[in-house]
Amino acid sequence: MDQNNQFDKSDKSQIMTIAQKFSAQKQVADIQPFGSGNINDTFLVSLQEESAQSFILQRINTKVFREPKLVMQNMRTYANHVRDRIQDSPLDRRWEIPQVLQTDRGQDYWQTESGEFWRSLSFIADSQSFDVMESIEQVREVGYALGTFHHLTSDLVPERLADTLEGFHITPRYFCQYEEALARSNFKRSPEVDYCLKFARDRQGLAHILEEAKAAGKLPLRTMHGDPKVNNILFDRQTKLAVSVIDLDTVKFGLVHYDIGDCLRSGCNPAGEETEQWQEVEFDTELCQGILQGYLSTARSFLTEYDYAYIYDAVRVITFELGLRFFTDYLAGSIYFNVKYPEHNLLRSLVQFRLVESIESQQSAINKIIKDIR
Ligand code: ADP
Ligand code: GN1
Ligand code: MG
Repeated sequence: MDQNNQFDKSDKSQIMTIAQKFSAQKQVADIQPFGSGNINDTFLVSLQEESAQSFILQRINTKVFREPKLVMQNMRTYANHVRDRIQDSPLDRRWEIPQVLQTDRGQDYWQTESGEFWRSLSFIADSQSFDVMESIEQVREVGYALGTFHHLTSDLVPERLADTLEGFHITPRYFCQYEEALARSNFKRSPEVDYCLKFARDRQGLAHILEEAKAAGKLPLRTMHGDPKVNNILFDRQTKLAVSVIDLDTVKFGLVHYDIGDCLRSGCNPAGEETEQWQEVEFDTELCQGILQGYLSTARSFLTEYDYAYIYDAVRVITFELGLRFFTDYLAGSIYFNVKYPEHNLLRSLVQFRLVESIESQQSAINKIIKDIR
């Protein structure tokens, strides 16, 4: 599979051989690219035995995660902690943690001779994820899932989690990286590029809001997921309830505001982050209310006055940050996010920047929702 997600026959047979190592002696029947993640390469592995549950196989993107063994260590720490916590005080509904599968040699990853790093996870049975939210019921579940994640990890000792991606969600650092990429790039001018250049210049001050609140001690550090966009939450196909938060590569100690912001940014954009109609992108405040209702149903107990005060900023800062990250990657030649065509990251940045504008134009409505919901 190359950067453009092409998947040829020789790739397939090599990947099937790797899948076989995680299959507990059962015969692998097929593998198919799966999901729509932007970082790792994900496959669904089916087995010949009909009753056997398919599983997930992933090639970790080692250009992003330089120390994938630390990622696996964090996943174990997280899974053991949450398992114990649920055993002590069970939730009143289905909640699943993806299990790391072992190879036939008892390891929780497989490294190829060329250095590729592969891991397997149990497939959460009868589940599915959505790139775009379809209803208020669904967004409430997304909020519930993030709140449950924060609740179940609220007593995880910070020293036990490694930082797997240095600088992740430190918005001012992304701004510096953007300026460096801009200085080095031979980009072509176009109305879209000019819009992004102006947007980044005009909003530079935004990058510092959350980090300054952190430095001033207004926002405490807690366990954060790092990447709770809506397609990293799995829903039960029958009950339609959220059952798991996946994509645990970036779990670390930080500001839950980046999580709340990311969940809102991805959940309240009905056009989706891959839309080509970027000018029509809108932030939907009804969906915002739904997510926050779901979130507060499990997270209310640990939120402070300042936490509430920074929710509005959180959503526009993280949206700006992501737009900047996509635009930087476009300028740098798409070396971070998986892309399907050269302008892909440019389009993605336009979508996020337009979403920031829509958030800003609805500031009072969003703040009213936050005030009323407390
Ligand atoms: P990426 O870091 O590239 O986003 P993810 O870990 O999010 O990779 O996986 C990509 C997609 O694969 C997810 O959005 C989800 O649809 C699916 N997926 C990943 N892990 C599981 C799992 N354990 N059970 C079911 N589906 C999964
Ligand atoms: C990436 O891995 P995935 O697709 O769930 C990225 C997030 C972005 C997201 C935007 C480790 O998430 O930070 O918000 O793309 N993950 C990493 O779609 O950089
Ligand atoms: Mg993902």
